Amino acid sequence: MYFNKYPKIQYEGKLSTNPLAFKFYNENEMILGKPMKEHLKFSMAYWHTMTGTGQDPFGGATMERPWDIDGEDEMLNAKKRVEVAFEFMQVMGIEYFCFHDRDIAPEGKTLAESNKNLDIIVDLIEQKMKETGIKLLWGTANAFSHKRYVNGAATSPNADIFAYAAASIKKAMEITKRLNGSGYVFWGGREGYETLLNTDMALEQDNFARLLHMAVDYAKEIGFTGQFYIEPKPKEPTKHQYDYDVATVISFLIKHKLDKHFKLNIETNHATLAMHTVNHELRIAADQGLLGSVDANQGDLLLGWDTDQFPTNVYDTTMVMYEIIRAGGLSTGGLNFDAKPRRASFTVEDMMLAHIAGMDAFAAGLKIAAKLWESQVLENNLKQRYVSYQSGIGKKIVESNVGFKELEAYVMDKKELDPNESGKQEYLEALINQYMIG
Ligand code: XLS
Ligand code: NI
Ligand code: NI
Repeated sequence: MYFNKYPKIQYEGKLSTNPLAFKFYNENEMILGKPMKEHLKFSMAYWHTMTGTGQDPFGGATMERPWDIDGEDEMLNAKKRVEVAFEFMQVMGIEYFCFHDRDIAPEGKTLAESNKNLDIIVDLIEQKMKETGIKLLWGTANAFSHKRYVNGAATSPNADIFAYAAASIKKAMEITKRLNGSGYVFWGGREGYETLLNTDMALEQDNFARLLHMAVDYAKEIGFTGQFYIEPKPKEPTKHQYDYDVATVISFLIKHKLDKHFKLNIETNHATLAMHTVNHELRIAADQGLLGSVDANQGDLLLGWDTDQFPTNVYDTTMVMYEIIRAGGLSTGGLNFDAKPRRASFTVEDMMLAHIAGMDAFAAGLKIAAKLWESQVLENNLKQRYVSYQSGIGKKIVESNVGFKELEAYVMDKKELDPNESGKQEYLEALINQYMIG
């Protein structure tokens, strides 16, 4: 249909001058005992790559997408996009994709009509998945774009809207199961609020938990064994999003006894909007055994919104891959490019160049992170820094064998305490540079 005229993008090495070639991503190169592509598990985000238009609050569509015909029957365009999407993924060597229900098929006048549209497109997608071996990383329902969700979906003050959201999530779970998706994401698009003057926050959050319990029950009922994820974001579109950051989501999950059923889908740009680094978010989730999947993109620290840029900052991709390796890898998860080319990068070729940029940045980050991990230079430093907890009083503390009285007796007559060694931050940062350039 369109991309089949291109040969599959090849790895040509870091000195290549061919824009349509990988400089670092060499899918079968073995890193720490497994091929690069298994560490990275790249996924195409259907919404940005197939239905993104380049629209912004000040102007309309800019993207040249010759297969999308304006004024064409929407179902026909949706069918063509399936063809294009699978050709694109094949050319790029991307083996996974993610979608919202409304990305793949147009919304009908009723839920019944929307579901019918979905079934027609899902038939085509299923066929293409069989032909190409491309897999579904996760599915989700768009419960934020339509005006019915103006006050939220599961956290709407209107029970009919809650019911509608639940019904469309039910359908999205069914198609995710049918396409053998390895996960299902809940990103609470409008699950938050603007002002406490009109908001019953406790009821809204409890209702959100109720909806998630219903999803867990329904998954059991239909035999959907994929991993559920929650994707935190602190703001945008609402001022206060309930799923603020990883720590907030984890405490919500534990409070509502959902932590056995959910993991986190962590997006770089959402981490920075919450004033965290993405590696901080990954570490918090990993330390709780709740690291699930990654929405791989980057924001612009000078802009205050979710710019969803393709990840090109190798320092950041190194930190992300280091956390993933340190956590023992992503099991059901992957690296989903929840990213869009800039509005001025409007050509079809830019679609490929943007994905190449992201894949290469992650491949380079993986290689550096693997070297850091192999040398254990950071881990050894860490062990050394906390060595006082391995014997004596420290050991007693971590074994919970002492209380205030023993600790008081231990320090009472000590004249000077040894502050332990230096934090060596600059040394460690320089070390990372050495690994990056070396
Ligand atoms: C928006 C979110 C969204 C989720 C899927 O900011 O990142 O794209 O990943 O609903
Ligand atoms: Ni996302
Ligand atoms: Ni985003």
